[in-house]
Amino acid sequence: MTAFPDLRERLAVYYVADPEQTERDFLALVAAALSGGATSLQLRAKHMSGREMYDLALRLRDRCAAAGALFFVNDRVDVAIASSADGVHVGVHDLPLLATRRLIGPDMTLGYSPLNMDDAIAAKAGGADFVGLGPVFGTVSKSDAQPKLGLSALAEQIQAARLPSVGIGGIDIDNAASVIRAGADGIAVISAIQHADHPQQATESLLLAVQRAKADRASQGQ
Ligand code: TZP
Ligand code: MG
Repeated sequence: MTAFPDLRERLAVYYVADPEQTERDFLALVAAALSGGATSLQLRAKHMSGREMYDLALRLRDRCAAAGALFFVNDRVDVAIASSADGVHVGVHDLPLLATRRLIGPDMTLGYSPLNMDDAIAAKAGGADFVGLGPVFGTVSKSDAQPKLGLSALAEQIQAARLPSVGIGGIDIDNAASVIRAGADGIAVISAIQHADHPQQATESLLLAVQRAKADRASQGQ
């Protein structure tokens, strides 16, 4: 159970901040994304030592708290707990959902990346609070990415999961609204923020696109 009843709103723009995929000043990137209105931020660092990730997590947690954004740690349940993150995000190769939930307790928010429809259906019973579904489009940011899902399969998995959701994978300013129209509560992005010429403006534009698409959806009674 998440401690955030407004989780769907807080997932609107979920910046997957990956220091291993940029040459830029990482804390400056984080600051730009938060100033631009990122509603959630996940620390993703596949090759970082536990100690280094913990030290970085403490800094990001404080910056997210000051900006009113949720802070998640990818994969590393230990780092998430030790840094008092708002949540942790696990996939099928990490600790299982039930084991993760036992470790984090009832209040920390648990994100899960299902691999397929069966995983998506099982996520809720396993204790996930939300799902990250994708890759929706082609991505160069995940070396072991599954084949792309596309918007129809995304919509089907969202329905099946019966949980708040973000789409992930190849999402940018041109296709962000289509992900929301498919039923997602938010978009999770690496490149569209990290590789943007102006990360703060890029985040602002993504947030606006998501908010507009959600408003359209609401006005159509969906
Ligand atoms: N999981 C599925 S696709 C992906 C992850 C972590 C990478 C997303 O990065 P980008 O650059 O937004 O496509
Ligand atoms: Mg993982």
